[in-house]
Amino acid sequence: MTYQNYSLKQLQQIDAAHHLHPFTDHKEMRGAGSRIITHANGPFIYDSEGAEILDGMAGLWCVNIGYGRDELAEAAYAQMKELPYYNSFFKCSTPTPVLLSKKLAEIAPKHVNQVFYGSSGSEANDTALRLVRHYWVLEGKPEKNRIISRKMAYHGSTVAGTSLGGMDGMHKQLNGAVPNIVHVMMPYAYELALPGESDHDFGLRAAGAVEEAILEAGADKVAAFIGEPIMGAGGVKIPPASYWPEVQRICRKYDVLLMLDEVITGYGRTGEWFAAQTLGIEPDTITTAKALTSGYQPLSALLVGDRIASTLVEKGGEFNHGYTYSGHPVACAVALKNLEIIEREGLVDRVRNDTGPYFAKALQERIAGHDLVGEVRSIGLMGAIEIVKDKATKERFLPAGSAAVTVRDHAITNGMMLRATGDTMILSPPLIWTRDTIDMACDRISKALDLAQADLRKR
Ligand code: PXG
Repeated sequence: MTYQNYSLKQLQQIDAAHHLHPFTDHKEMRGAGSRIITHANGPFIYDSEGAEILDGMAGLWCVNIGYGRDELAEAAYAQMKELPYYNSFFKCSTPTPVLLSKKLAEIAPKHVNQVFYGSSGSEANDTALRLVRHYWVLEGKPEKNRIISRKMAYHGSTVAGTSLGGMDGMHKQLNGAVPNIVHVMMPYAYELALPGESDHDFGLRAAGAVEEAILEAGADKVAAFIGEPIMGAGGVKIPPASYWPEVQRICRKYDVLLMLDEVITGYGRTGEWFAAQTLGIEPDTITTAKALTSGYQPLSALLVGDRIASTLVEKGGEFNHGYTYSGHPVACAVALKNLEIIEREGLVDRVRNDTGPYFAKALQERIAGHDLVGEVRSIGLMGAIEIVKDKATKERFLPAGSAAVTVRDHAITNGMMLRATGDTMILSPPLIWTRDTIDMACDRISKALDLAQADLRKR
């Protein structure tokens, strides 16, 4: 690899001179220098200094089968030699997206049988927004175009993704969102439940906010509700069990479509292929990306339920939408091989029956008791650790978010990659983690918490 002719310092200098990074304060990063990851294997990533780091985030919530899988490289190589690219416009198709669509229809909920491809979760949500609004136009209700989303939701970073999402910082920089999208409260009991309110009641109250928004606009103006089954980038916010069934009941009552954004939860993370199955709900669209290829290729798949698909096909004529790389043959070949590996190795069942429950127990028994930890929570292999100054009162350290960054920095130095969002530490490891890997992660996280506590006490 040509990068090996460059020193770390040189790479950092070139990075600082030419490379604009996502979600980055460039002045700050360029001062400190970027961390350059050079290779990876199994559950570990390695930086240019040779440090081995256990990757608690599966890249960015995506490398579900772990790193270094020759089979995926071989699938890409074979497909590139045979047919590196052809489009799926103008009545053309190529074999791999055809076969991938069949596979996705098999593993998706029963009423979901059609697929529209893009290259990223953001693109897939753009497609979903267009499709849902187009659906109501085709049904003769063009005024039914409002979308209800939630505060702190993350649905991507394009104009549509940002508009659908509920991140204030992103909206401010957008300075003009896609119209007719409103945001209601998120189902985050740890901070938003009232004193004495049960989880069950809180879940119903949070779902009730969706009904209020529908009534405020008038049901004949509301196209859909969109949500991540478990909010990811917003801090692994796991709603109470009462929340999703109630949201679905409300959507059905007012004939509002249900859009589920499974970019993070799709392909095994919660112990089923899709969180829709874990939660027992029947969305009209399911946005997926990331682990569809375990991140080895950029690919997204919007899974479309029969209700929308049949209107689109029967009444739609031409849908004026699509991307050059919709159904990219190489990306789809890699996805097929990735799904084959997940199935062959039984990774979804393993999360549901073994590592998921073990992970939950390990977080409870080994992390929750720490003085800095206000709450731990998890579902499948997706977890969060709330960092607090005072366990009893849930008081946070100031400035907001700084304590979690202190924990994260100690974790990385001690060989554990975690993500900090606000004052929440996040874990979303590859599904190949075993009980031993979970134990190793808990050792390293405990150590990082101790070191962070020593630092924070000095403040
Ligand atoms: N929906 C959800 C639920 C996501 O988590 C997207 C859409 C957008 O996907 P693309 O492929 O366009 O990035 C995402 C992406 C973080 C982080 O900091 C999370 C994501 C992306 C970047 C950073 O946790 N999720």
